[in-house]
Amino acid sequence: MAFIDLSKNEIQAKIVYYGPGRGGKTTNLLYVHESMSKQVCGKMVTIDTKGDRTLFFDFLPLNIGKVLNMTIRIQLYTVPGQVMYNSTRKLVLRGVDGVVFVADSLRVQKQKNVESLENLFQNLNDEGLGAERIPLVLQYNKRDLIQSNIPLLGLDELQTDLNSDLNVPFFEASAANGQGVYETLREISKRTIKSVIQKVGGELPS
Ligand SMILES: Nc1nc2c(ncn2[C@@H]2O[C@H](COP(=O)(O)OP(=O)(O)OP(=O)(O)O)[C@@H](O)[C@H]2O)c(=O)[nH]1
Ligand SMILES: [Mg+2]
Repeated sequence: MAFIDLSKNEIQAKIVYYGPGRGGKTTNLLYVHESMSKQVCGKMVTIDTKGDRTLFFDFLPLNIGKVLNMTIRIQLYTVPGQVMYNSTRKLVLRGVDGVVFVADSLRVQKQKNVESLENLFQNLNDEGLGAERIPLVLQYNKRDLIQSNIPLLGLDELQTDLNSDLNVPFFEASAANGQGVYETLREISKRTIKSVIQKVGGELPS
């Protein structure tokens, strides 16, 4: 839930990185954490991992400056992608203001991408969050592997599988080398802040 403190002119919004296990959600946050100025980016907190698998969540706070004279703070979270951690995913989704769905370009993950996107909508609805009101962008990750022999999903196929009904912004990315990471973050931040300001619009002093 966006937190708005009018006495401090401050908006706090929550963006969750969602998607199948091993798709690259944590790697997105790590890239932002390593490359962003420390004035903007706070300390990354990783709660419970096993190897590189997230078992609970990752958290990264950003202080991105001012919009309409309001200080904007954004909190980035990741969920654990493994199917068995659904109750944790629901917990992390509570109060979400925007979602980045990180799809895995590996061909073997084709079905897992679709199932995870369905799981996102199911969980948003179960939690009464109104999926259609939450800004969403898609990220097609691991595009660097195009250079390899590993079978990948083509852009058209990813779009058909995941975005034909949604028709939301999408980004080809490689969280491992940073390609598309900031483009994705910029777009979801823009949409999320806009949506948060619209939601509270009626309550802001004129
Ligand atoms: N080649 C390549 N590997 C990537 C990329 N992004 C992530 N990986 C690798 O994929 C593996 C899984 O990445 P994570 O970021 O841990 O995936 P996750 O989505 O957080 O996974 P869960 O925590 O299990 O949900 C790691 O070994 C990463 O180094 C990418 O863009 N390209
Ligand atoms: Mg993770």
